[in-house]
Amino acid sequence: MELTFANLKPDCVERNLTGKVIDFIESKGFEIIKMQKMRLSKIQAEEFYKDHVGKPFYKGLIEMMTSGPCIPMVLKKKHAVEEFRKIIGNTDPEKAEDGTLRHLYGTTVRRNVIHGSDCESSALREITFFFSFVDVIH
Ligand code: IDP
Ligand code: MG
Repeated sequence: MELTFANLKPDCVERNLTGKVIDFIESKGFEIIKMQKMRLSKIQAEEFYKDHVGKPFYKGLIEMMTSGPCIPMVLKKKHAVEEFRKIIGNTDPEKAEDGTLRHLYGTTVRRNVIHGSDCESSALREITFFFSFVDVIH
């Protein structure tokens, strides 16, 4: 079993898609280990997305991620990191495969509903960004 980190982005929460997206995630066999609803400050969003500093979409990404509450969560499944990236689909909803979350609910490449860790080391960093290591890792 492996853990990954997911975040229902403000566009997801604002459009009342929380229930549908959580249902989808559970239907694919992921167990929700931790979950909270919170609003990121600008400083927090900038730290979380620091690898993207300097990219053309960075400013818009920070604005979107701080525009309202998000729902970060820790998920568990066999090969969770890779399996979760598969079910969310391509960053751009127009390129995302049929049946993926971003294809189903994403509107633009920025407002693409959900975040998922891209590798195991990102998952650990992202989980411990939002949740306490001692509560999650056991
Ligand atoms: P990922 O979320 O699929 O891992 P990243 O390249 O890590 O994609 O980008 C992080 C987030 O930044 C995306 O999920 C999306 O919200 C936003 N983003 C990425 N590329 C673009 C773009 O070209 N235009 C606008 N927003 C973008
Ligand atoms: Mg990414």
